[in-house]
Amino acid sequence: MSSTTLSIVAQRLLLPSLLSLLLLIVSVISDDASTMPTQNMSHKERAELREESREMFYHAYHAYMENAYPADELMPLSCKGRYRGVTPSRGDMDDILGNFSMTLVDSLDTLVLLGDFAEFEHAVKLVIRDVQFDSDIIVSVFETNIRMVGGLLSAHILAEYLQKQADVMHWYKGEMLEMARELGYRLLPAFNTTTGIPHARVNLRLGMKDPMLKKSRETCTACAGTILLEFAALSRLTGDPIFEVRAHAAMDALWKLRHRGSDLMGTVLNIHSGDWIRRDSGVGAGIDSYYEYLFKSYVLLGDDKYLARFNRHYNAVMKYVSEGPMLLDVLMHRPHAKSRNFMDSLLAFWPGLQVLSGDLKPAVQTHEMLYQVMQMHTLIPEAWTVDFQIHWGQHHLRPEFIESTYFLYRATGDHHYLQVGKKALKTLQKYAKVSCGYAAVNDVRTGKHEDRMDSFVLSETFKYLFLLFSEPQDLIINVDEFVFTTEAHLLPLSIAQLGNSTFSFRQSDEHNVLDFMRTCPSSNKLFPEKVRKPLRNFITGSCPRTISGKRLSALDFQASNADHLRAVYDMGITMVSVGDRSQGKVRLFHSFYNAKSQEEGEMGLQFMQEMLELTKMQSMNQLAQLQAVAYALDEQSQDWTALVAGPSHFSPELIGEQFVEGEVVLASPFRACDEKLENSSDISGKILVAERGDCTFVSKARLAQKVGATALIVCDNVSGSSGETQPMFAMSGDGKDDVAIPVVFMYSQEFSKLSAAMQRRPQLRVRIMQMVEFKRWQLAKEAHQNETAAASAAAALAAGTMPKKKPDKEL
Ligand code: DMJ
Repeated sequence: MSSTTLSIVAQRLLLPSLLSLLLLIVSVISDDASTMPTQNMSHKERAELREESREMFYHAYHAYMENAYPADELMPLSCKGRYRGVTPSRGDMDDILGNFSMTLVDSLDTLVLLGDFAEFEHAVKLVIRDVQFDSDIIVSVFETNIRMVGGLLSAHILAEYLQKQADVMHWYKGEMLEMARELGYRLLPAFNTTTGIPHARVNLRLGMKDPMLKKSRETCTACAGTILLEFAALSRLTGDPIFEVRAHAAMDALWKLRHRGSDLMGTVLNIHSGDWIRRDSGVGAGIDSYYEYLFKSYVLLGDDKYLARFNRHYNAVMKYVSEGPMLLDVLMHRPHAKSRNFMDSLLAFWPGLQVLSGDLKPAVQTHEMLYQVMQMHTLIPEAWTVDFQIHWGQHHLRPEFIESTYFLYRATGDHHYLQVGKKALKTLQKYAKVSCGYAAVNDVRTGKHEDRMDSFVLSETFKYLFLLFSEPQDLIINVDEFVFTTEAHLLPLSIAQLGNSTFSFRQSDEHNVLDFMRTCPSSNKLFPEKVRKPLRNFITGSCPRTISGKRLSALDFQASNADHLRAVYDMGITMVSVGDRSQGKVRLFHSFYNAKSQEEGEMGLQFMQEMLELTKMQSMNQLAQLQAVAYALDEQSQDWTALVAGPSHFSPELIGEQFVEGEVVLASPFRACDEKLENSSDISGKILVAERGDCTFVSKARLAQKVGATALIVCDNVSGSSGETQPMFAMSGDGKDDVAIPVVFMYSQEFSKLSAAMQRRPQLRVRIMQMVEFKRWQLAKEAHQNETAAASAAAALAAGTMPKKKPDKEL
């Protein structure tokens, strides 16, 4: 048997998906300064912060247990419990409270994550002994579901997990699941509506028969659309389908209410008629977790229709609501009209959701905006205006910003997010810690405290902080095998395995699934699959193979993806670490002998060739970021060459097949810093070239834009510099988002080539595009030429006109 062996030394880090690599464009460089990467955080410091997060949780937890339990919440300034009907009412806000020891239930799974099995066991016993639901109290369906049902379910799941894994709590017999079921039944009367969309509130004892609920008709989109994860888990764990059936129906009804033109949802609706009452559409208060549950329902349950719906809404949000890093409400029926000029703190969850769905770049941008809001006002206020002034000054110790920070850190490994988390942690310590727990801040301008500590501070804020600073080995469970509910309760992906055989899904609106799977980036290829698959293996102990029929390309290959590793192995490729493991270098060997089949052996060979092509570039990381300034070698030539260039943080990115083409013209004066360019009348519609120095990159860009250039190439002012020998970087801006033309940077040696070409051909036209696209374009062109040559050779052969091959000796 013949075997071919190729070897490639490639950086292992270079192998993850291009999408995640794009995110790695984090190097920030100022015009005159050198690269300033985020300071890495040492393991020691990270561990200290992890322990500090743990202490924060316990400071709040003990304060609650010692001074407030069995109340729903601790009032940290009065240092006593808040009871519904006893403590002076705060109006609708108190609908959260059901006198069911909410903070304890909400805290249970955090105790497990902290590894405190003894306290968890004690707390579970208290919950079973003390918590009851037969109260004549009107509660919010949404809040009761996410905090209480979610808290009980997650605690139940983890209790069973600990029984098996840690050999503890053998006395536990599913009591919390029974409690969750009972509570679920008490919420169900709210779902008896013509639309299937639940009432916002229900009486725990009387259901909807409470006279106070007679006029109930309004609910918010998030209130009705944040039920499915918990109810599906409840159904699948108890075997009683009613919960999941009702929750799917509510989701279906909501989906029908989207605006068919914009695909957006409003914020408040009439549950009987389905009419919208508030048509504002954003991603914050009133709507936030509806979007979250569409996506996470897909992840947890594997039902594609939720992904399709999420994608439809997501595209609409990105089209109309997203405004650079900001997210501003519009009217669902007039999506070009902004409906308010401020943002609220609940929308800070959005970057985390974007990370999960695979859209990292806008996640990084919005997170950065939020971080700046935090730095500007010390704590993120409840709402701020488009010019970042305070709109509502409270700070309720909400988790959303830390949640997004956690997901961004998990996706990128960028220590910037650890530093952001550290800042958030230290700020809470300084401004919210009081002797009896943590107090919300009434106004971030004055720092005055408020007598409230919501249960989500323990279930989410401190949990996400602890997770952010934990390394996988610090955790007793693999969190990648769970979905975090909107209240950060953990539901295992294995729930999908429990099936939904009792009912079936309608398929009517699924025609669009494929369309959206083809959108770029396709969420289908990213996180959801990645998180579901490992668990399938975990649960069943088997290793299902992907039979996609499609060859895995080197460009798509992710070293962290178990399926990809198997596919590569089947193609006869083995990977061996070489040198110092920490450098992450691997050597790839290909052998037909090792391939599963002849066909896969050939695929392996192609894969290796592609990998060789890719590793010719300094790294795939760079490849993803690198820009190309390409031009034809002469007027008639089909042959093009490309000079390597770097991107900028402040200008639009040319992605995929996008490019800008035009004649190049040098700025005069060359540094393009003066308000007036001498040759400004000759620049419009052309690509301007200016030299680095004297003013910032972004000011050169603004000037180029002002005089009508279609793009700007900034060339280095250090002679002899070259992209061949120096790492490329991304030019930084000043945080504003007003540059609409692409701007790229080029080192001196590359510029000399461009300059020589310009001298040879005064009206030289260049094309600016992604380097990776240039490569693809060249490969496609070559393939096409080969095919055409082969076809004409075949035709000539068939026609008998094929020139005879010359005899060898004449060669
Ligand atoms: C939490 O109860 C949940 O995250 C909910 O979805 C939104 N608000 C709070 C935290 O801010």
